[in-house]
Amino acid sequence: MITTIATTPIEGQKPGTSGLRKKTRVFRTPGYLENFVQSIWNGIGGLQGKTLVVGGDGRFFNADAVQIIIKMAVAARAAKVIVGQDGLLSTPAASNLIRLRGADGGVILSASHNPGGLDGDFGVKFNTANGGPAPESVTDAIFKATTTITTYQIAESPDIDLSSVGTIHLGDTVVELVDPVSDYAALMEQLFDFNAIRALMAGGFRLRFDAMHAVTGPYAREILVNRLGAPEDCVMNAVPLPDFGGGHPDPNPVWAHELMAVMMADDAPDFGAASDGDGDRNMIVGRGVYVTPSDSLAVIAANAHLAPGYDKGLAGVARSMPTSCALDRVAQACGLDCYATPTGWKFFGNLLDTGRATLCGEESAGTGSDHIREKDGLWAVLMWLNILAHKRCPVADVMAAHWREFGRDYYSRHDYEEVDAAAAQELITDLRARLDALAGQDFGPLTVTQAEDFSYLDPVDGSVTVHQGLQIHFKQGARLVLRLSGTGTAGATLRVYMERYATGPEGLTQDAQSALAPVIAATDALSDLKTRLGREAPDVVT
Ligand code: VG1
Ligand code: CO
Repeated sequence: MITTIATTPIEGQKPGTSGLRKKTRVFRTPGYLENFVQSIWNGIGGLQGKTLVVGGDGRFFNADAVQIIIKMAVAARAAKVIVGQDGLLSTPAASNLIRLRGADGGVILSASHNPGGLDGDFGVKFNTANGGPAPESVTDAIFKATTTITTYQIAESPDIDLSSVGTIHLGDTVVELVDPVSDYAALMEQLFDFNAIRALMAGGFRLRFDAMHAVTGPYAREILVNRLGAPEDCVMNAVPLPDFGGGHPDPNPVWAHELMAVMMADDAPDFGAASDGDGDRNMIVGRGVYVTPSDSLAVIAANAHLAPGYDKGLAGVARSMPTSCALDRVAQACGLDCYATPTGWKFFGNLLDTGRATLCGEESAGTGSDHIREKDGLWAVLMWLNILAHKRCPVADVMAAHWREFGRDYYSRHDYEEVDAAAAQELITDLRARLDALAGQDFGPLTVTQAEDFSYLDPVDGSVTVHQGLQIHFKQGARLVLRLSGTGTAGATLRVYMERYATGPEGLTQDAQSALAPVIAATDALSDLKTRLGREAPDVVT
């Protein structure tokens, strides 16, 4: 019943910031997925006797890929495969399930915020027994296995019915189909004050959640509508679709423009939020006010004690290096350790596992805590609702009070997408070579104080990760970061992260792009990026 198929290594199966991400058409070429999955098994020392969680964000090819992975797990003689009903599991729900069931790991099928469909993107992520994204030592071993693979093994059995929960025996393996939502919803009830949020809703508070036709629809309905009493129509684009309805499930003001229009209207609800393809990101919007992810992280750090799961305070906090320093200001005021890590949730794993950090976040709309080992979109939404249920004031007032207390870090990210990869790499390499000489020089209206090629020494396992972005500090309280994206599937994407600090109480209500004009000017002067990339303006500004 188990067939061994001869194969040869396929080039380019190297996991990036978050798993292996390729065009769907590439993933569907015969043997492509199989090679990578077999390399996961090989890279982790086999699957025999182990328990694996499997599920994905429902994008095109999700269900087919789940069938293949189940058959390959059976061939590898896994003891148990726990699969989300219909092949669905949000990334945070998968992380929770791995921990809850003591599984040895999980395979999550998602290209997250990248568009889906036959002409879109597909992805495979491997998470380890702590529920978190595999650390670099593991992804390196998997990649190495892809370069030496000679065979893969697959069970010859009919597809299983993914549509109903229950248990099936296949060879040595028990395949268990589970409801993807209930365990996750139960965890949320433990962490947050559902009574207070229910009372808020009952008092006429209006909420809108945009699931962007991605995986969070069923989760949002169960939690916000069924358990918290919000009206049915508060969840928009609630049905997961294989192509996300043609949309781009990236929760930022550009791609979630439908929600932004609702929230900026005269009769806007009190609170709006959106999530991404696999449910690990969040966007927070108040009536007439967009909250940057970096500010949201800082507000959560300052107020997490209002939620029952965090009422003993935070052990420490962490942010990715390009995320704004708003978090650091709260940490300093509260006497908390604050870590800066490379981009990608995998770098938070050790800090969370060892209790050094309770709360983590990224500027790309990822926020989460030690309740699981992934960022968690709905968790952030519930945290905000919990905070608002106690403060009973508009989001705009929460922000104004936060900035008055801590000052404001104006922040924006400019993305230059699908640019020529060689030109982008050259821009970074050339600037890297000049970094040491930059201190003291003026660019536009700003003066460089310090410049570095960011590298990270993990305080727990001592591993060092180099070349994680160019970071330039300016005398005028500003900072610039340039790095290349590790999640794209075509050309290169240059991310330019800019921030400038304004102390309260003056100058706290400017438009972000105007407040950042000096940093934008300095960036052009420093990097010559428009000429080098042949672009007049960024493709996406968030
Ligand atoms: C992007 C974000 C990063 C995030 C990663 C995965 O990576 O910048 O903060 O962790 O996506 O997010 P990059 O390398 O393109 O900048 V997701 O929602 O895919 O799980
Ligand atoms: Co995601």
